[in-house]
Amino acid sequence: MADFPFTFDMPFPRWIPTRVDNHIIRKLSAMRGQYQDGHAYEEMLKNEDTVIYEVYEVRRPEIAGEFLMGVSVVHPGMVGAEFFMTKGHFHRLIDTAEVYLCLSGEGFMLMETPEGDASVNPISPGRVLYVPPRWAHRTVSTSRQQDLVFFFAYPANAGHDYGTIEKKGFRKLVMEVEGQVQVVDNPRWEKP
Ligand code: PAN
Ligand code: ZN
Repeated sequence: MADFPFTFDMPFPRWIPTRVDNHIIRKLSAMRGQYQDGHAYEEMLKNEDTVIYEVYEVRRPEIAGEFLMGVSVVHPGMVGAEFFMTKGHFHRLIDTAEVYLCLSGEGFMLMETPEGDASVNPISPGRVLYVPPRWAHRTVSTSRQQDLVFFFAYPANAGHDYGTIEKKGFRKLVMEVEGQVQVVDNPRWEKP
């Protein structure tokens, strides 16, 4: 039986899709080793396993030709001086791209390739960001009060490789330095 076209809405101001097949809740405990300040991480976790971000997925069969879509919400907050962020990943089929559309909040998309290219792009409402094939991607929420909310779409057979990023993180970190949001080098990546 052929699939029928379908619609869903993303109502302002929360943007949560009216069709959600899977709701992922990613908490602090799932992010061990990703924040630079390990002490601040453990102290925060002792107190509460805070929700860092949520993903509302509109599922489709994970086969070539289909798209997966959804809305991610990265909450405001910090671990030490580092802003809340997604785990970040390469696509398992590394030659697959992704489109993001920022709906509310503010932050950055960190991207890098296995060859060592890196790119950091500010995102704010109305901005579309194209993640080309081969670029790992992570979103960082830098607003003090507001959630960073974005829509995404990517090939349904892309899959996710989290393990590569878990080893050393991304080459860039987004931190608060002297009251300012700053993108800095990740000391776990040694200089060439
Ligand atoms: C997005 C991300 C989502 C959560 O749908 O999966 O924002 O980030 P992590 O998957 O890194 O936890 C996407 O890029 N999918 O491919
Ligand atoms: Zn992706």
